[in-house]
Amino acid sequence: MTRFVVENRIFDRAECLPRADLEALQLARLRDVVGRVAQVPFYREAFALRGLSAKSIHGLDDVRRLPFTTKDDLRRQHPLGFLTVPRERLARIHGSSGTTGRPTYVAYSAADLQLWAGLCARFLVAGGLRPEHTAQVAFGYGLFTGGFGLHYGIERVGATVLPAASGNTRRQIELMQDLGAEILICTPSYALTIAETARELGIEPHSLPLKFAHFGGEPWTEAMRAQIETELGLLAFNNYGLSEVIGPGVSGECAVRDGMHVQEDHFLVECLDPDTLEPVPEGEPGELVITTLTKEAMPLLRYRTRDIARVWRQPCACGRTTARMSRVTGRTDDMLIIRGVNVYPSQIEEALLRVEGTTPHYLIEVERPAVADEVTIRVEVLPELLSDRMDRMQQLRERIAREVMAVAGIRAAIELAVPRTLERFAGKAKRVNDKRRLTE
Ligand code: DLL
Repeated sequence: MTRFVVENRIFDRAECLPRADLEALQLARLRDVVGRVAQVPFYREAFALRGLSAKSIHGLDDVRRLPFTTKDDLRRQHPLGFLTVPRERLARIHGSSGTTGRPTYVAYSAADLQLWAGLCARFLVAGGLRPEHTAQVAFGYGLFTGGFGLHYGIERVGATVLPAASGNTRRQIELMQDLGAEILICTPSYALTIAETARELGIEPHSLPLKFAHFGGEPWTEAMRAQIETELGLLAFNNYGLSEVIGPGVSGECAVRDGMHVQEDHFLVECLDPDTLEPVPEGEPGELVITTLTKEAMPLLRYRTRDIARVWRQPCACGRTTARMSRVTGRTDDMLIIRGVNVYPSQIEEALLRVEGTTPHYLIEVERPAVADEVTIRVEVLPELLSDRMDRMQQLRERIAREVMAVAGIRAAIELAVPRTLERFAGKAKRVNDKRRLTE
């Protein structure tokens, strides 16, 4: 296996502030953001109820007095009820899928876009990107934050961007070969698809010019890292983020690859027990709750990510002083990430119910037989729809699959079931059977 070594380089001295200075900066920024969000009706009301203002923040622990923000809160203020700047100051709007199929929007000012590029540049440099490299971005460019976020991060480093966007795997391979991309940026599962496709084309994946890769947007494991690195002969780095907070750039690995450095000068991270909402002991798994300290257009207080991970603050050998987080090992809600696309079971339900004759009895099965996630939806249909004619049944399956694609954005195999054949539940229905095994 080819091994490349990443020499430790730091993009921004702010990544290495002494903890006391970092915390003083966080406190000043926390006060500032609390003052700024007070004009957002959602926060104004919550502050009024609790008698809060920027003056209530004396120490970082006072973050715990602030209200949480959830995806539902964003949805209730649809489309852009969390802005702290006038609409004309916006420079970009991205979106992320929501439980209803309607995206929640996230807005950026020009300064936010600058900040975002800098945050992505930090983890890209930590994971080996240098100005002389060519980096192929195989993330979607669109409402999804992956493509554009990483694109501008690469530009900020001064490297060459190859905006391949997602899909068309043969062309991805051709681009890499033609233009000598050393860096691959995509979801980890897509990297395995690239390796698999290369082999099908009679190209040894090792022969591709890739040296380093930055993966994020979906959960993966150490075992998957080992597999990707062996197959493609590269060093793979993990990075994490979510649209509501900024997109990619919330945290990322350094050359040590022992946890992802949280960009704490811009994000205040808490790790809470999702039931009690009290902090878990340092290093224990909990839900990440993030306050954006410096975002201008749409700052959020205590955003509940629903992601479960561990956070610790021991110094890292790389010299960065920021807290690190583990891989994401689960979610506190039922969101699934299928080939990088966020999907809620309620979206599948909505799609099924758009087709006449289907019932709300269904089961979503997710597997990763080889490299890519595969989804099968079993749904009971009314007896009158069941037919001996293969073509009718096929049409019905295709119709359902089209609705699932339209609402949830994923391809799924549809299996039609006879009424009352799927399991019934007395309590909370179990709609998802996720057979993928995710560990740190
Ligand atoms: O996936 C942002 C992103 C794009 C991050 C590209 C990194 C690279 P959303 O579509 O809003 O944003 O999805 C966010 O994806 O709450 C996690 O559940 C999951 N996620 C993102 N990165 C990782 C990761 C982007 N490295 C949701 N490991 C988050 C595990 C991840 N899960």
